[in-house]
Amino acid sequence: MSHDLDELKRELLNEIAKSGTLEELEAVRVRALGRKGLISERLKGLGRLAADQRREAGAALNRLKQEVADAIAGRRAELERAELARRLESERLDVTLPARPVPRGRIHPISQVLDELVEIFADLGFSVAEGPHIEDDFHNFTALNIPEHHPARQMHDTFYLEPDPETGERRLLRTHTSPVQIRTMMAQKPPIRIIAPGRTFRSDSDATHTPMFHQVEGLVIDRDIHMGHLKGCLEAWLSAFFEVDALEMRFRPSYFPFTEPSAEVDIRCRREGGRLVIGEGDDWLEVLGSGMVHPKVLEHCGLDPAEWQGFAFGAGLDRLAMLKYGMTDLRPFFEADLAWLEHYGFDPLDVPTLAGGLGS
Ligand code: 2NM
Repeated sequence: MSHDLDELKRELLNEIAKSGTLEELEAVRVRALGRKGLISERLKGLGRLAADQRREAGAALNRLKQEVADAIAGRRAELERAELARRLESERLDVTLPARPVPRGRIHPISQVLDELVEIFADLGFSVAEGPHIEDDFHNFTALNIPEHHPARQMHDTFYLEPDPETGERRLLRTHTSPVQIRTMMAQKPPIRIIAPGRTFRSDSDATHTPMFHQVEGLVIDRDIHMGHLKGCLEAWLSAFFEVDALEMRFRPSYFPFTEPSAEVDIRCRREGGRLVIGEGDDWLEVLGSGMVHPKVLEHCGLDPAEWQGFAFGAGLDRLAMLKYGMTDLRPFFEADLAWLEHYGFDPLDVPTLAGGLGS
């Protein structure tokens, strides 16, 4: 190999070794092996040599070309490995870390309590039933044994819609979720085990009443159902909900048109300064109304009271939320105040479960 080629080889291999980036290395490749590169030009010049010189010089040039190409490939692999190592270091990601939730958005206490109730009652074999907010007189009143001119109709402060111009019928915003129970009894054969949570409407407004509020009602219809079943069901529900073992309850005789007998249910509590402690103490807290479904209600729904009996109960969902989570004013529930929701709301990923804790 000529002195000239030795010199060129040293120079090129040195440049290749010194290339710090793939771009620099590519520039060296073009200068050496590109169409007009140093080696390519020399290969083209071979034609001017005599035949015996040409063979030897050609072989030397091709060896040089190969060595330079190999050196470039080797250096490229090194640079690519270094680049990958740099990215792996800077873009490090520990896939074993727990997922970090986006810390925005809270679950409203009403939704939280609703989720808790659905979880509790699902465990007792209940499904969730829903119905329209706009109801008719029959489903909201008549079927529930609340006849025309009955004082309970005034008690409910009903929101009526404009009368239908053709029939004169006035539809209304349901004043309780009981029409859902009526629709369920009319649509499906017993046994029935449902809860009906949802929005209800009454024309009433102060610190403890809003024109729109939430109820949860429950209904069980089967053969030979009696007050003992009601008691056991309420005990299981309230103990789970307030997270107190064997919560003490008190049944007070009461009156509802749609149940007979009827009872209001209190649970034991204690007031400590402004704080309410549930499950112990010398005081009682009213939490719900209940009773055995009135035979007339069963008849309105096409059920024979001699064959089918049942119990029902109803409670204010908003009030349950206030009692469990220590809120004193109902009105902020419906003001969409983000600061309030941030304080009283729940983590979207803390889904209430019986096993994992309901209100954790
Ligand atoms: C309550 C209290 C007692 C009730 C009754 C019915 C039906 F449709 F089965 F007759 N639904 N809900 C009921 C009974 C509701 O709320 C305080």
